[in-house]
Amino acid sequence: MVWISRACLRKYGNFVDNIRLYVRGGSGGMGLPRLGGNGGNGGDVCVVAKKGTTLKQIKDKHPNKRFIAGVGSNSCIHALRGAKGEDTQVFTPTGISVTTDGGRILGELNCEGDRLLVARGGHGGSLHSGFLPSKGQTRQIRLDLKLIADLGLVGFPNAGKSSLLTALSHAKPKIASYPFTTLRPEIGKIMYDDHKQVSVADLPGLIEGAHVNKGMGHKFLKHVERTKQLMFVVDVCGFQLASNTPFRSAFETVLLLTKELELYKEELLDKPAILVINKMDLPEAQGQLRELEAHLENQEESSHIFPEDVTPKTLMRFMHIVPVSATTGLGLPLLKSLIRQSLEEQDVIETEGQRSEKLLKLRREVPTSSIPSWGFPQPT
Ligand SMILES: Nc1nc2c(ncn2[C@@H]2O[C@H](COP(=O)(O)OP(=O)(O)OP(=O)(O)O)[C@@H](O)[C@H]2O)c(=O)[nH]1
Ligand SMILES: [Mg+2]
Repeated sequence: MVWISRACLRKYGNFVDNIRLYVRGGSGGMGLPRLGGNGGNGGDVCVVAKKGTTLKQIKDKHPNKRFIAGVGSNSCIHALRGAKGEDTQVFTPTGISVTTDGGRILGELNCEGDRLLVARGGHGGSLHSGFLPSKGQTRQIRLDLKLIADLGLVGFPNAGKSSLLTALSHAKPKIASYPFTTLRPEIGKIMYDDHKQVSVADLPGLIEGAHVNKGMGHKFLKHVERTKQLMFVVDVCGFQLASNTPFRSAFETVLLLTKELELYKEELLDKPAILVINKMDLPEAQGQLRELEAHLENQEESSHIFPEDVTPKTLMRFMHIVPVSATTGLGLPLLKSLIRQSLEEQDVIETEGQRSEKLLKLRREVPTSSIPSWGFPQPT
């Protein structure tokens, strides 16, 4: 056990999913009162999303984590209008939310090339300011990485999440028979014959009590906040973390996972979800599956049998329940097509929702007086 936790620390130390930076816009340049010259404005500090960058690179390249933009030039006889100070750009991966130290959200960088101004440069000295320049904006900001994927894998350690991702995609996450093999979120891509791709985020296993920071805590759950759908992965034969912790059946693990999500952020339970029952190749799997299915059919009643500390307030409604074996490949083609089907269905619902929202907005924006009496039917 000691060995595992040391290994965890070593590996986890490599992954950075948030970072705090000091950013300061450049000061403006001095104006020239004698000739009415304006000093140049100070440069700005911007955060820019760029492919292939990581927060770790920022940490390694800028150990003091300070980003200060250039100072504006002073106005002088040869150049009455001083030049603007040089802008500073902080390159980050996509999927970053930027907040101030006080928790105010400054913006999000979701697509390559997205840019956010985080510290404005000061104004150059001008007639307005008595030719005195102003200082640039100073801030402590926090960059928080939340992976963007179509599907987020949620499960207890050892359920076979990484094995499943390997079997479904070209990803090569680490797989092993001890818990907490996956120590940092990883993205894999499921490829379809027509070149359609679905991205899947493999996350470290959750354990009960994650909300009180047990195991790796809720730290990684933020990564499923932005995935479109969830995929619960459970071991059909249940799970036991250690000999001194209770054994949990497959149904209990479903309840406990739901509870952990609920305690982290209730809205996560509104996401469409698929339940994957893994390890169907094990000899006792069929019997266990029948038991699990019986419970899932009557989730409400079944959940009352279990103690309160296991049961969530709201139960998860799964769109599909798919028994599979990541080892033998059983059920994987079906799972692959159900994943695609449910994502496409969600897209249709969302597009229709957006369209009717736009129409409603347009209707509100067009004043009733501008609608000709012979035109649209008048509201009654
Ligand atoms: N028999 C059987 N074993 C499986 C199956 N899928 C995974 N395993 C085994 O279960 C163990 C855990 O697999 P992982 O894929 O590392 O599990 P995980 O859910 O990613 O675990 P963590 O990263 O620790 O959360 C490994 O020994 C796998 O070989 C399966 O379908 N059948
Ligand atoms: Mg794993």
